[in-house]
Amino acid sequence: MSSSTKQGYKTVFDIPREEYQAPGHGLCAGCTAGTIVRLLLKVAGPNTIVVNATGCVEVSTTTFPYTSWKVSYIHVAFENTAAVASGIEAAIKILKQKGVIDPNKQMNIIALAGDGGTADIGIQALSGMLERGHKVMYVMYDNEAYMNTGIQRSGATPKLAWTTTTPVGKVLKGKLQIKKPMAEIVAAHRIPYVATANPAYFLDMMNKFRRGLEVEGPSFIHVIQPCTTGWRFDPRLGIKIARLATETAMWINWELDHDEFRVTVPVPKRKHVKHYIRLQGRFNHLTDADIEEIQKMVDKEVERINKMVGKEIIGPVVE
Ligand SMILES: Cc1ncc(C[n+]2csc(CCOP(=O)(O)OP(=O)(O)O)c2C)c(N)n1
Ligand code: SF4
Repeated sequence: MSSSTKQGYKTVFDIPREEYQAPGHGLCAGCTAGTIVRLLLKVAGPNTIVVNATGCVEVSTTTFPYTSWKVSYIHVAFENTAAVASGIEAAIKILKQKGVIDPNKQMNIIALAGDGGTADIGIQALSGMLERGHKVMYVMYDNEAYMNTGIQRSGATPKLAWTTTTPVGKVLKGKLQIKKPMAEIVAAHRIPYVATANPAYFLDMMNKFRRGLEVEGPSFIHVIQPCTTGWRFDPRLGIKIARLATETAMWINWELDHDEFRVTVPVPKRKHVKHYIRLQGRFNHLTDADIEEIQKMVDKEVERINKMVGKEIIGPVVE
């Protein structure tokens, strides 16, 4: 990490100019995964090894014989991202002990996977990595479905969202179950650092990447990632929708740093969830009553978070 990253990112002028993700990748127009990964690599810098599960980011950046990665990169199977990252971390530790690698050399090992690769198929390897305590930062970019294979539901798909495997019709009104609380499942492993982040609050997100790379032991950053294709919105709107996720408290930006819990983006005046939902085609089928059901779920979650913080860090709905 550069010296500016050590102090944290306060303004856009602190963001490193160097690019470690080359332009020309094949992500869809307006895909916010590109923004997340680009900023992630700016924080991590050149001494980085990325271990990437199959998913949109992988298929769009590694089309043979090209690559968008200017850092070391390994594509791994869906279910073993965290296992491979663990192995790399252990190997580097030994090579440092043996003097093959300079023991003072700072190297970042980043595991990168989507919600399907993390919350569903990769969760076992992730849990093992966390429990063993490897110094790896795991970044889950959460587009809330299996996007690269054509929009199938994942454990992280929100309740009532349309996907191809939760089709809307006479029988179903989208996904029946609630979104799996991945960051909290990870937090239950008592690792040094867990955070949720949002590319619309990019300095907050970058500071979380910075902190995740800095702590001793595993860290996990869960990033919401609006998907133009699967969420069905105009490619211009990705960051606006991401911001609305936080403004409506559908997505709360928090961190748990060595047992200290903080909401990093307070929302004193909350927007109604309809502002977030009505912009997305995956929720087109919802009636006003359905949206009120989602609003109630969010209100309950806000109450829980405010209780944890001990004050009204997220305020009432005002518009
Ligand atoms: C064990 C296994 N099952 C299924 C697949 C097929 N597959 C490849 S990518 C993918 C979905 C990935 O979804 P996610 O991790 O959410 O990433 P996204 O495509 O949304 O970026 C699936 C099901 C696979 N590669 N391996
Ligand atoms: S399907 Fe969604 S997540 Fe995948 S590249 Fe396209 S916009 Fe990005």
